Amino acid sequence: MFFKEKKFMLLTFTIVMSVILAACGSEEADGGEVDGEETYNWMFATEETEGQVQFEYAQEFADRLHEKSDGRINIDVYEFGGLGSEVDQVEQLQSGIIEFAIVSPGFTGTMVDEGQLFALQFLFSDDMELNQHVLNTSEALNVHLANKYEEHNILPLAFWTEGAMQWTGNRELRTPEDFNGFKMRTQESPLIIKSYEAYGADPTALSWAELHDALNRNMVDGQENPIFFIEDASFHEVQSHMTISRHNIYVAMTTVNPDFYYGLPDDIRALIDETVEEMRPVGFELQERLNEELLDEIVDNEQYPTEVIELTEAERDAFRELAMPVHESFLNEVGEDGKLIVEMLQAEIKAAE
Ligand code: 6CS
Repeated sequence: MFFKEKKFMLLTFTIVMSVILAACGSEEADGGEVDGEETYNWMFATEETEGQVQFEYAQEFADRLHEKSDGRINIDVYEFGGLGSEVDQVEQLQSGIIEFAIVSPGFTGTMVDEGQLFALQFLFSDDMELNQHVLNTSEALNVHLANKYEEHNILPLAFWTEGAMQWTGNRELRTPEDFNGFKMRTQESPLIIKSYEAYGADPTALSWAELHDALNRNMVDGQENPIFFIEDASFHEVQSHMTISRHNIYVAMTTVNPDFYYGLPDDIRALIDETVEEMRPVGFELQERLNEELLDEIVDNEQYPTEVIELTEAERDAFRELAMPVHESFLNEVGEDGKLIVEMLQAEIKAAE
């Protein structure tokens, strides 16, 4: 716990540093020349810290591009906190202060309405490989939803999963009744909030920078995340229960500032595209391994014991039933384009099953 607090103090310090770095970063995006060839210095923001899926993905992405370009492309990968909150990072990407970011759609919910579709619980399959295939190939996401993001100066290059979502709480969460009055922490999306209200919970949006402390002080009762993140962020140390609910999948987007991206020479942009493709299986294997390994860590942890329960299909159905009217109301409210995107995605998932 001391480590966590110390880590966040450090992160606060780096926020200040980041303003200075960010100012330099954009100036130096075209770095100069090596042997007559242009060099590039870019910034890549993540919402996670070293050892966690997003950071490791981004670092591998950066290493591969460095190697492919014979050292001409240098990418500094930033841990979460180094550039501010999740929402701050999105704004920096939009304005071109940073070139790349991993963005969770949950933090763009008040801006890109259609991107909230990832908050729809029980939308995807239980088969994670199938889900990743859909994320890789979906026209609904990679063309139509990507266009919606691009209107806001965010260009998604890939949608990928960080694993199935589970609940932790300061009490058992097995039935919708258990959510009655439950203070649930969520990301910034109004649809995530609505989804938990449908279970009778009392949701609050919060950055994960404040989440460990908020759970520890009982300011919130619980949260949702993939297992690797629950363990690595030590949420299980301040929660008594974890429910394997698989009520949704965590989706992240690899994004780039569109003006920067389209302004690059073709050969450099091709290297980026090639690396995005290579990273699809790498990201999937990374999350799969960490989610498996860190589940064992939670189960075997004697210092901070956590009661882990797995919902039966019948228990999941009780939540699914309450989630369906939320799907309906989102389809009615999101506008014609959003409705078409969700319906196309639903058809793509069905076709893949
Ligand atoms: O719960 C969150 O907000 C965080 N969860 C993950 C898996 N990644 C980053 C995000 O900010």
